[in-house]
Amino acid sequence: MANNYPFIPYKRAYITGEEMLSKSQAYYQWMDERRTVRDFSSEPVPREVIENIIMTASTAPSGAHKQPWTFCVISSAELKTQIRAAAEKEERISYGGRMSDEWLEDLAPIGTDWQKPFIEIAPWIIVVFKRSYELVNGKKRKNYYVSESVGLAAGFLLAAIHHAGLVALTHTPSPMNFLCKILNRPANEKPILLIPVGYPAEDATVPDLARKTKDKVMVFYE
Ligand code: IYR
Repeated sequence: MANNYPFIPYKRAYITGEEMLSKSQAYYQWMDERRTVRDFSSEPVPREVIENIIMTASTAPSGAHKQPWTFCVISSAELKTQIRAAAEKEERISYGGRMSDEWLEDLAPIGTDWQKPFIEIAPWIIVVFKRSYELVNGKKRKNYYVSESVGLAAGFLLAAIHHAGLVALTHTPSPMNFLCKILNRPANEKPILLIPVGYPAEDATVPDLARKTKDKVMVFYE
């Protein structure tokens, strides 16, 4: 080994090509069923489920293994009301002129507007914060590839939510600094996503969108 830090053996169960093919196919089909949902049921979800989902997200790789994320989890009705009001205040301005016509045109098929009732309806709201640095003995110690790392963790989070049979919305109220204040976060943390999690409403609908096909998303060099 090139250094004196401990390394431990790592082994995976050997999987044959055939088994791999069926597993990879099944997982693709399963993940392809995931949809971003905006219509939530208020049915409660056990806190332990949310804890497992977040610990799954926290298995994501990160720059220098700094794990530069904090997941704030809100079920308090009072806080949800405050967050909804603050998000809608910003979104009303965004939809009312801060976003370009082109942007609004691109969002039209998705059917979003400034109103964010899901923030109060969903049983849990997870706010994902990135930590650009850590304070070690009062000194700033920077993290690396922070956006990439936290983006990866958010992807793991969405997969875990889907796996648990729940739905989520990756909401980005903009600007979202109000969350630092409401949730009383330290200066090294910046919010990047607000993710309501729960069961879908019984009458939930999603836009009729298609995903890009094989030939549009990959290029092989063999
Ligand atoms: N932040 C707004 C607008 C919005 C932007 C994009 I890009 C979306 O994919 C969806 C919405 C909102 O959350 O409504």
